[in-house]
Amino acid sequence: MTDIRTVATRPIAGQRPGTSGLRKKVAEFSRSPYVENFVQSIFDSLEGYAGKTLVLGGDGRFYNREAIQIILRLAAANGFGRVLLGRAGILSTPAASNLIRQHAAFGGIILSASHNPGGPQGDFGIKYNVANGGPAPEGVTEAIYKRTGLIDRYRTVDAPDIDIDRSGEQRCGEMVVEVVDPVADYARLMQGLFDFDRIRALLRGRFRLRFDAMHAVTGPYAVEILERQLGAPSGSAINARPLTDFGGGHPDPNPVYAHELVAAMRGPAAPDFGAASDGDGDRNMILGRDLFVTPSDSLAVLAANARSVPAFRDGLAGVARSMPTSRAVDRVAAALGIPCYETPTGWKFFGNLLDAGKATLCGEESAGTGANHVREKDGLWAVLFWLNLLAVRGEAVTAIVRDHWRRFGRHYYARHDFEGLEKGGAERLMQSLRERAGKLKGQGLAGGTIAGADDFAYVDPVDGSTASHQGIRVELADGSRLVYRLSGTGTDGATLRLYIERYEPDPARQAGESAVALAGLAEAAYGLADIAGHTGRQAPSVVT
Ligand code: VG1
Ligand code: CO
Repeated sequence: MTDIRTVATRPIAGQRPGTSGLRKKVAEFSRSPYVENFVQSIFDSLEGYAGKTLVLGGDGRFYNREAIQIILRLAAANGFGRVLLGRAGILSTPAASNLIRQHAAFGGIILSASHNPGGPQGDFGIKYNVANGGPAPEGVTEAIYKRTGLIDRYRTVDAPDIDIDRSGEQRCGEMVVEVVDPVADYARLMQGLFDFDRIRALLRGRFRLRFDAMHAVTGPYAVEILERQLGAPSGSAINARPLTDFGGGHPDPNPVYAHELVAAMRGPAAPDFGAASDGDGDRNMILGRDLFVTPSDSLAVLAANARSVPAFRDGLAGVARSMPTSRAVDRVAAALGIPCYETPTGWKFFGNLLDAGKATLCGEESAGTGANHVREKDGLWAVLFWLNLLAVRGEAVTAIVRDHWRRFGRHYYARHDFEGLEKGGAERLMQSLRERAGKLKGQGLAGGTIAGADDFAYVDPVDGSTASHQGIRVELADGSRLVYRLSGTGTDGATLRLYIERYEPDPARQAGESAVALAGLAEAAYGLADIAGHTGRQAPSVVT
C-alpha cells in the first residue's frame, strides 16, 4: 500500500475559474501549493469518482510537465482508478474531450491557458471537464471556487514521477496511469465525420494549403491528419513543433497574431487555403486567397453547407452562437427552418444544447467552431470541414464566401479589444452602460436610431439555469449591433471587448473593407461608452 499523505493548507485568494477555467501567470501557478489547492478543490466538489477514470493532458506550455506530476499524485491519493494521460503531457482540448467520451471517463483536467502567451513570464491554466466531455458548467465551477476559499488540506501520495513520454501502463500509488497517443483516437473520429477520400483527391491536385500551428498543440495533429493521412505535401503544416513558449508568440489565430500566415495568403501565388489554430487547438482561423473569413461568417457558411459533409448528411437540428457572434448564422437558420440559440460567451453554455440534440453546430466570434462530435470547440475539425466543402464545391474560398453574402447579405464585423485596463475604470464603464441601457431606446447613434439595449441574461432552455450580466447589447433600427463586455480569460488588469456588427444586404456594397464599413459605428461606440473617459484609451490595442 502506498501511503496517502494529508497535507495542511490554507485558502489562496483568486482561484475563480473564468470564461474557460482558471488562468493565472506561471509565477503564481508554480508557487506550491497553488496547483494542489485548486485541484484538490476540484476533487472535493465532485462525487462518485472512486475507481473511475480521469483524462489528463495539456497544450504543452511551460509548467505543463510539472503540473502533471502533481496532479497525478493528487488523483491517486483521492482515489481515481486510472488516468488516461496524453503522451508527453500533450492533449489538444478537443482531443481531451473526445477521450473523455470515448472511454466513458468520469471527467478530465486540461492544462491550458489557450490563446494566452506561455513561457516562464506567460500564463498557465487548469480547466475541469465533465463526463459529457465539455467544460464544467457554471454550477460546478462556482462550487470549485467556493471550495478554494475553505480548503484546509490536500491529499497526495509519495510516489516517484511517471515517465510521461513512455506509452503504456505505469502506476502512481494504486492508480494506473495509461500514457496514450494524443492523436490516434482524435484522428479516427475525424475519419468518420469527413470524406477523407475526397479531401485526399483535392490535395493531390493543384490545390495548396498552409496550416499554421503557431508552435502550439495542433502541430502533431496537423502533421498526422493533413500531411500523413490526407497527403498534403510535407511542410504544409508550419510551426508544427509544440514549444513551451510557443516560440515567443501569441498563440491566438487572428490576423494580428498570425500575420505571417496572412501575409503568405496575399497575391496570385498564395496557397488556396490557409488556416491556423490556437494554444490548445480549439480555435480556428480560415483564410482564402486575399480573404480573411470572419469566424462568424465561417459558422454561417458551414451551417449553410452542412449537408455536403458526411457527418451532417441528414442536416442540422439547430445551431447556436455566443451572443457577441454576428447574426450571419441566424439568417441561415431561418432559411433552413431550424432554431438558432443565443448563449453567453464560453463553450460551456453549448453543452446542454448539444447533449439535448437542440443544436448540432455551434460557434463563437473568437474563432471557435464545433459540433456534436465532442463538447469543445475544435480547430482542426473546422479546417477539415472547410477542406471537405472545398472539395465538394470545387470553388475557391473567396467565391464561396461572396456567394454566401449575395444570398444572405453580409455582416460586416469587428472586435476591438482594449487590453490591460485598470480594473476599476473598466468596471465603472460597464456599470454606467448597464444603468443607461434601459433608457437608450430612441436615441440617435452613428446616423441611425437605437432600437433597444439591455444587459444580456440567459436562461438555459434545457435545465433552466441562469447567467446574468453577460454583456451590454445595443441594437440599432437598421439591424446594426454593438456589444460591450469584459473578458473572463485575461490575467493582466481588465480587457474590454467591443463587438461591432453592421448588416449589408446590397450585393453592390458587400466588397468593402470592414474597417471602413464600420468606422462610423466604432467612433459612435467609443463615445456612447465614454471609453476614453473611463479608461484613458483613445484606441483599441487589438482589432480582429
Ligand atoms: C474568450 C473568447 C470566448 C472563448 C474564450 C475561451 O473569452 O471571447 O469566446 O470561449 O476566450 O477560448 P473572454 O472572456 O476573454 O472574452 V479559448 O480558445 O482561450 O479556451
Ligand atoms: Co483555446
